[in-house]
Amino acid sequence: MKKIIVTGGAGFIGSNFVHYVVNNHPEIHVTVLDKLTYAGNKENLVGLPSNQVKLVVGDIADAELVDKLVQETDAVVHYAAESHNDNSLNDPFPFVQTNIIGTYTLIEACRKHNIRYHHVSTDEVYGDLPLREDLPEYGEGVGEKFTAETPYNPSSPYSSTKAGSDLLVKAWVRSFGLKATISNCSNNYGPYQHIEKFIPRQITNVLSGITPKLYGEGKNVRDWIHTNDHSSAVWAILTKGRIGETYLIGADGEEDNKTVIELILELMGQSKDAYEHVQDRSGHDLRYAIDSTKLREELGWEPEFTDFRSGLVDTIQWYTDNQEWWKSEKELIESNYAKQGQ
Ligand code: NAD
Ligand code: TDX
Repeated sequence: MKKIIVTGGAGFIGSNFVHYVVNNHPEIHVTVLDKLTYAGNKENLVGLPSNQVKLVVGDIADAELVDKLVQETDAVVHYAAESHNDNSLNDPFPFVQTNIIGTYTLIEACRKHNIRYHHVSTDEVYGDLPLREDLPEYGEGVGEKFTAETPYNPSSPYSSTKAGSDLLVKAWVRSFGLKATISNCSNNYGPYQHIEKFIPRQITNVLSGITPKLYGEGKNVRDWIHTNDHSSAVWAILTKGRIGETYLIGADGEEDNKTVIELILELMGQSKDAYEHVQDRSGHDLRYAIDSTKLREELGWEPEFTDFRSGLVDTIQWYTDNQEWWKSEKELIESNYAKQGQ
């Protein structure tokens, strides 16, 4: 493998993956295919060597462009998506278009040219798990986590379009022999994450003098993983994964939202209760938790950045040092949230 296409490589996780490839595999040429929506930013790729990374600005649903690019590559790693649950509740159409039609367009081109395809997905396709506190202490379901055998049960327009795209890939593997793997990862954090998302929103709220916002009671649990660990896992699956298989990526990082907001406040020198409760998300998933045994045992992957506190310290530092990266968007993002009572 010498050449790969990374779709959505100017977004949060995609750009971190491109940095990972450049830093660890200098022999690989990366073509980033990205539409540069509100969530994509050329700045995320600044400083990368131009002989190793090329940005093509375009839509993954543009069949002609995709066909031309795919026939010149060895593999496609597909990150591009509409990715924010709250946006999907306000306007689902771009989610259907990009996540479903976009994925369809990519896998059709990969099928035609017999190209290796890796599909980046989310744990949200499995729906949610009960909160541990709502389960009997030693009863059934305690400690249950998502595995590749968990039935799909998505809750939001976002997660249902991701689920739909996963199912297209599974069908293309079985019916057409597409050389594909799928990964479903838990919540990522780290540099370059759009400030609409929970952790960067609260960090940039504090930096802007705005009160941090917790949805509902904040009991909802997310299984946090540093985006660098997501990148190393995707690389392991791309290079060593078995065709047709699904691997779940997670680093045992379960925290409830209240704990996370309090930790951000503490690490930023604020009072731990200096946040406000706002309107809860409609259909808000309660708890996600990943069992990544298959990935660890089969491919020998291990996460490295498992100290959440120190990862948050670094992330806070990144948003503090890179205010020009997010400042111009802050007002608009917050005024849109305010319209929803959030
Ligand atoms: P993001 O919103 O930060 O970035 C998405 C990127 O895709 C942007 O650069 C955007 O310009 C690009 N894009 C959107 N529509 C496009 C189109 N039609 N054609 C070409 N490019 C387009 O998203 P993210 O958080 O980095 O997520 C990346 C992927 O990882 C998604 O597939 C998401 O479902 C998945 N994922 C995310 C998380 C998470 O915690 N953020 C966890 C698990 C899986
Ligand atoms: O201001 C906020 N306050 C708050 O309490 C925001 C923006 C969010 N929240 C809560 C909602 C969630 O329980 O924080 C949690 C995390 O929210 P998001 O950052 O919006 O992430 P989530 O909805 O969990 O989805 C993320 O992880 C899975 C990514 O956005 C998805 O792309 C990925 O598939």
